[in-house]
Amino acid sequence: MTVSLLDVAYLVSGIFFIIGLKLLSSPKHARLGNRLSAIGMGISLVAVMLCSGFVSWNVLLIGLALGAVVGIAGARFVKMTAMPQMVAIFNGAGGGAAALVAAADFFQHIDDRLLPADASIVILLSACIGAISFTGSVVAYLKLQELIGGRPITFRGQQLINAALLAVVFIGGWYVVTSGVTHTHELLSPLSASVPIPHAAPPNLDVRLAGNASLVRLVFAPTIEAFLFVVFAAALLGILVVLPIGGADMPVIISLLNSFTGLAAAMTGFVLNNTVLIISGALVGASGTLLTLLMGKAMNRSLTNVLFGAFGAPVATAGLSDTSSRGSVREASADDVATMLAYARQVVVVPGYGLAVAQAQHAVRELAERLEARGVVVKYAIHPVAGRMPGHMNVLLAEANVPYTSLYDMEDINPEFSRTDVALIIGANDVTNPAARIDRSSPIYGMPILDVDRAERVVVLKRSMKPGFAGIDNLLYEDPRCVMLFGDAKESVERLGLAVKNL
Ligand code: TAP
Repeated sequence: MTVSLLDVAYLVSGIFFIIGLKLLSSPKHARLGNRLSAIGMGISLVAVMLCSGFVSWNVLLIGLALGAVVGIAGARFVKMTAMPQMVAIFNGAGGGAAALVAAADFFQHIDDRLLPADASIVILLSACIGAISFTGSVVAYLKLQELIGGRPITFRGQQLINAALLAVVFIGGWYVVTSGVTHTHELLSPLSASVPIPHAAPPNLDVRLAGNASLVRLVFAPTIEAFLFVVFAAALLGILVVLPIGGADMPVIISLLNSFTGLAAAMTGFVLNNTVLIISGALVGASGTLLTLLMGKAMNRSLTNVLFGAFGAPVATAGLSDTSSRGSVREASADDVATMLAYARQVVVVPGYGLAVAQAQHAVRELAERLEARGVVVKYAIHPVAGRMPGHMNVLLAEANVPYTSLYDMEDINPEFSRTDVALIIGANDVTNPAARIDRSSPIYGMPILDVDRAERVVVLKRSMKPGFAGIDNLLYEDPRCVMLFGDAKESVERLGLAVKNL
């Protein structure tokens, strides 16, 4: 076996990917990990361009230019708060690309009238998983972009339709695979002899003559229509599976779609016989699966519960959703809250998506420094699904140079709340909702939350009484120990900082 330069380049890329992935596990080395993975991708791109001649330079350069423009524009101009949507759509693009490559390969095999069963299984898997990932990610994008609501979208008979679509994918897939089996028949007589074509042979039966015409290959080519029908059913399934996912369960489904894209890419690697695609796809698939399990564990939800649990309309809790019901909650002024904070022994800051929207992280660090200068202990409580992407709060706070040692995971900070004077909630909502603990009818019932309601006082910084991503009211706001400071989080925190300074 000879080892080509391409093989070596692929191996080096694979090593870069693995080391890069390992470094991503800590915020300290995450940037280095990202760069190493990008270098690995660069090496494989150059290697493919130089060593393989399967595509014309024009096509390659146009594709590269388009990809580079979209990638650079995305990295430069998309706001930090829109990153999750961008990740969702890029993930979908990966799945869609895998499906298209698989389809192209299928059409080529159809032209040659040769499609062995093993090849068609891999092509179908790549096309179907890629299609599910593409359409599912588009729906996830629409939900994250709030172009469609975060609440579960359900209709009568949805589960039945999903089951029917799944059956279509399996049965249709079986037809495509089995009708593509290559049969070989030995003929005893020479070419002039009549070929034993089965009576029930389909019209696309292909009779080939090989060697000295003593061997006849009978090829049953599957139809393009059957293949497209199966892939279309898979694409529809992707939409219908993600539509009923409730807002709070989105992190789990996003990681699942991520792992699907990885799997589809790995399958495409087998289709194209491309080692680096197999390695990178397997890495994405495996890490996406692990993340799905971790997210599920963090949310106390099994995958089946996430996928099928949201069916049926969610039950909204008390009617707090509109601003007119502000009367049932207590409002406080910035001066009141500043006094509460300045004379506390321990303050736990609970950041959420609103902190990212308001870009309040620098103001929060300045406020914390002012409080610490007065002897207050300030800790940060990080819920695993706060914000809109894994590690969202860690990234934001790290950007503002908040020390890692002040950040506490949910299980470490929860016992601290009963010893905390003020829980300062900044733009977080769902991750603090006690309905998850006490209201069995709530769609988020069972999800572990930050136990802010066990602190002596709770201060919530948000703009209105609108619900969070899950679309459900927060029971916390009716708690007599809770006060609201309405306004944009950055402006509110800056006002608090000033008020603490003037005390
Ligand atoms: P949310 O429950 O979405 O609440 C965010 C709150 O921030 C809103 O209630 C909003 O209220 C407030 N807000 C928005 N802009 C603000 C601003 N400029 N100033 C002040 N407040 C502002 O956020 P969370 O508590 O972080 O929970 C995350 C939710 O997203 C969970 O349901 C989670 O499952 C879901 N999710 C998470 C992820 C990942 S991986 N983290 C991915 C997808 C979905 P106002 O409009 O009244 O200001």
